[in-house]
Amino acid sequence: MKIYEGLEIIDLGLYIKDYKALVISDLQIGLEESLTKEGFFIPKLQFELIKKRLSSIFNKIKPDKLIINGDLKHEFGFINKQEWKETIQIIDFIAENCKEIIIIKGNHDVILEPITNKRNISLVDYYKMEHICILHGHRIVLDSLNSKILIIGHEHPAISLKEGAKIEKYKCFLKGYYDDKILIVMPSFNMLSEGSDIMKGETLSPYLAQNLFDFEVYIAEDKVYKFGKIKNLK
Ligand SMILES: [Mn+2]
Repeated sequence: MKIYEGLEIIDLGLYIKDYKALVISDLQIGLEESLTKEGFFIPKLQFELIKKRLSSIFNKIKPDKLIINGDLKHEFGFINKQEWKETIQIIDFIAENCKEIIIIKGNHDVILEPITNKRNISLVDYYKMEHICILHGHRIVLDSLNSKILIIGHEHPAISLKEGAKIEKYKCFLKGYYDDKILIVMPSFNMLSEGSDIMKGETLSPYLAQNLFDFEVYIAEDKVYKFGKIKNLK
């Protein structure tokens, strides 16, 4: 589904048609091992699920470029065993399906160089394609303010919908403005958690430190559903 001129939502990815570039965000590889260390036993499911979900996207489109918009891995400051192995495997799987991989640093990606150096991948703070700036969104990047369209991750937006007595949470995209720029917030590609409910009104990104009532919600599930503005969902 089209979210803006030239920008298409494909499952949990955002496809920038003119550049044949697919953006995905917040995979948080290694989250299971990190939670297990904290005493919550979580089976290591993410890797297969991420691969499966990516495969289904690659069946629909053939991107030249894949841009990972931050938080590829979960741990701050060091690389755990699971992360090391799985990150390389995911990168190799992506490399089989597109020519170029660009990784944007997120706040969880303090030590990513040992991984990216092993493969030929660019690791950048943000990435610009003409009028589009892709950045993680955990802090304001001044240069992003020269772009017309901003694409951020970090927030893991999701929305809870009530159906009778049942409440279900869905991953979603958000579209609104930051100043006079179009701002698109991507859902996480993490398979263990839906994300944080945007209706609760506590946002993380400084780009979202504003009233979100006029932001539009797009749920990305088996299909993409356009849900209208946040203020009409209350
Ligand atoms: Mn983040």
